[in-house]
Amino acid sequence: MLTTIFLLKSKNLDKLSNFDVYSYPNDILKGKNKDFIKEIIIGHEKEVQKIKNHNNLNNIKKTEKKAPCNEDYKLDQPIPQIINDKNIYTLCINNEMIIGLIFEKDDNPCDYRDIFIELSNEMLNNENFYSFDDETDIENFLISLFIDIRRYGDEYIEKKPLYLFKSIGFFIKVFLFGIDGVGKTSFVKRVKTGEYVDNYFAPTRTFNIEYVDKQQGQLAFWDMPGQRLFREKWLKGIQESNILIYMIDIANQLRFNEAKNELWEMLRRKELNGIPLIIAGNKVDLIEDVVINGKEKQLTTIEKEIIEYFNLNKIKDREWELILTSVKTNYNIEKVIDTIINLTR
Ligand SMILES: Nc1nc2c(ncn2[C@@H]2O[C@H](COP(=O)(O)OP(=O)(O)O)[C@@H](O)[C@H]2O)c(=O)[nH]1
Ligand SMILES: [Mg+2]
Repeated sequence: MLTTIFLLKSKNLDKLSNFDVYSYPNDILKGKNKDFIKEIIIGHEKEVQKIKNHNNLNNIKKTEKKAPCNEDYKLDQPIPQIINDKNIYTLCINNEMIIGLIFEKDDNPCDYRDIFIELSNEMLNNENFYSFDDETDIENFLISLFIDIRRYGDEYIEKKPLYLFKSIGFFIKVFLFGIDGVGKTSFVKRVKTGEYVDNYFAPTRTFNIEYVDKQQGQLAFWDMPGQRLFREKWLKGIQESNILIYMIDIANQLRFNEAKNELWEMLRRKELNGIPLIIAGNKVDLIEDVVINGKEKQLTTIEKEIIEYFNLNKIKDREWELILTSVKTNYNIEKVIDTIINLTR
């Protein structure tokens, strides 16, 4: 089974000094230094050289099987190698990037040869345009390729009946959005680590993607940067999301109007059609009535007010639920997780 996908990017892969490393879902640099990456690149080059020499010896013209279609990106042949006990399959693109797959030990990477080339080629040369200067695009690319190869492996290589797929667990992609300062990043941190740190976070500038393991499967939270400048980029992250969470700061009524417009602007987009929605009314700990009286009655009143103000009853094209939360006091955070699972299963 495929366990990890990664991408190494450099202006010139032969120069081993400067490269960027992206990986999904595991961080391949964790606990290792960049030498591991260098070994992968050197190992790849060595094998390519061997193939070339072999072809020359046998006087074969360069008959490297071409990928089905070569437009913008030129894909080489994938090279299997074992480095640091890891079973790795690397594919070089335009001599600037290497896509790598890491498999479990008893897998044969060559079983995945055709699908690796075909899917990469299809995604790079026939589908959307992925700019590899853009982190969001790179994340999107890696996740899509990972999911497709994994699916292929489950269906064709391991020949497992489909219903067993479920027992491996679910994978839910959660698209978390909302204007800046409402508590999105704090929420993801709370879910992942159980911690809350007041005023700790700088505004999120890039995608923050966190994976949270639950007993029954895995959740991926895509935490969108809230600042206006980055909002257009949200849309790129929507692909294949299973559920949306729209977070509101219920203690900051001055920005309600802005938050409402933002929500409805997003709900009108056709890319979002039908995807279930949780509206998280966060920072409930700051509402005086609740703090002082702590009564469910006050909460119900607040819920009603929010439903009315944000026109939530007009949402007809999807399932939705409003949940009041406090990331700070951990109020209803588990309920959000349970609701994510209920609305997507
Ligand atoms: N009182 C209170 N403050 C919160 C809560 N959640 C987040 N915050 C604070 O709100 C601010 C903005 O949070 P952040 O997670 O960066 O918001 P983001 O911009 O939506 O990612 C930070 O100072 C957080 O500590 C909450 O439930 N209650
Ligand atoms: Mg943030």
